[in-house]
Amino acid sequence: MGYEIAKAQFAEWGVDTEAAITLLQDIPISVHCWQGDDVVGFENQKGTSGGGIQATGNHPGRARNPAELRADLEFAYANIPGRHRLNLHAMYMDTDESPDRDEIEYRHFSSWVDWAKNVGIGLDFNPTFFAHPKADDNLTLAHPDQGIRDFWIEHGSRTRDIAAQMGAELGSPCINNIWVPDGYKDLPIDRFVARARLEASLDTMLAETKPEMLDAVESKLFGIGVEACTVGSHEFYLGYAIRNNTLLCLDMGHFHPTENIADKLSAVALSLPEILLHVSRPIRWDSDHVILLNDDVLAMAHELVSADLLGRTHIGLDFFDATISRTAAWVIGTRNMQKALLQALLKPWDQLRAAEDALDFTARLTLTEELKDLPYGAVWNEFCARNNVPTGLKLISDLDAYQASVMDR
Ligand code: RNT
Ligand code: ZN
Repeated sequence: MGYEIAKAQFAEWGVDTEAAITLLQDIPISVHCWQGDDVVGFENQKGTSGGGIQATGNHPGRARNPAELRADLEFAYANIPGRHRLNLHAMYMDTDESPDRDEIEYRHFSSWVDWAKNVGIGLDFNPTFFAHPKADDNLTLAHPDQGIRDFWIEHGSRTRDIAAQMGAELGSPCINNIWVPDGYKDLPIDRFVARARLEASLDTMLAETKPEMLDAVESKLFGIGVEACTVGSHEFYLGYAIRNNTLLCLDMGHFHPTENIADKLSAVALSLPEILLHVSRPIRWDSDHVILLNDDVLAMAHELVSADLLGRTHIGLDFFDATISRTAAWVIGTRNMQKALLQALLKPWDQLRAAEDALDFTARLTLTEELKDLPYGAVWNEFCARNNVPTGLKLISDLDAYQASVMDR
């Protein structure tokens, strides 16, 4: 009933709620595996370096092995409307063997593919250039030592092969996203030589074209331990992606806090065919808080829809909070991304554009503010109901019950 009233109200503005629901149904979000276990991974040999990535908190229920992580993910997907993807890191191998990073093979990950087939999701992948003794200097592909660089080049090349096979098995291209922690704590003497080494390593790693997979490169401003210089900065990777036709990954936590990351989408989209997003929430630094339905995320969704970028932007999430239920974090964060997309899909774009093109900024402002009062929540509830996914109090009690079931881990 509430939905029918909402539908009529949106129709008055010329907005078709059914069309919005249909579009939202087919927007996959790549859910990041690392929220489930605080970015620890399942390698038998553990490294020592965190690469500047810090999960804080000790809430009970952390997934300790692939079976627990999969169970948690299945619960999360069951509470997220639509069909999505899993974004896996190389450190999440599932094997009794202890391959080093330069020895990993598809078979160490094939159980993930079998599971993905069963659950009906696609996979994305990432080389892991941190949490390893050979990354302790916070230098990997840009390390001055050729031997260390070769080790990491081999790791990255192997992840590309694995991603290609995952993509082929699942019939959906697998994105292999490259993020390296490389940088300097204090002011470097020669930034250029470090960047030239990173470029040369990437060139070697990416030399061979692979089917069924897409390469992405992720920039960053700074990290804990690399405050003075990040080798793979935004300008570095923007240029690299354009020159080499890779995807550019924009992580919302990887820029100065006053920068508007949504504004970057249309700018880079003119030079790049495809983009990857790491939707995140930095507080004062790249803190990776669970994303809210806040202005930043709404602005991102607005840009994706207004610039018609949904067909060539891959939406991935990147946050990890160990102080709250990890499954609730996934469900809340992913749903917030979807809610933001729904709000954007429910806008009367023709009217908004007409006001702007006529330079009638009063009308534009009146419109954007009045639109905020439309009952988008009723449309969201309808979308969830059609997907057999709970909302409101039922969602809260389901999340609580699941968390209670994993407390004793
Ligand atoms: C780190 C990057 C990167 C990682 C994941 C785990 O600052 O954001 O995307 O969060 O690879
Ligand atoms: Zn990221």
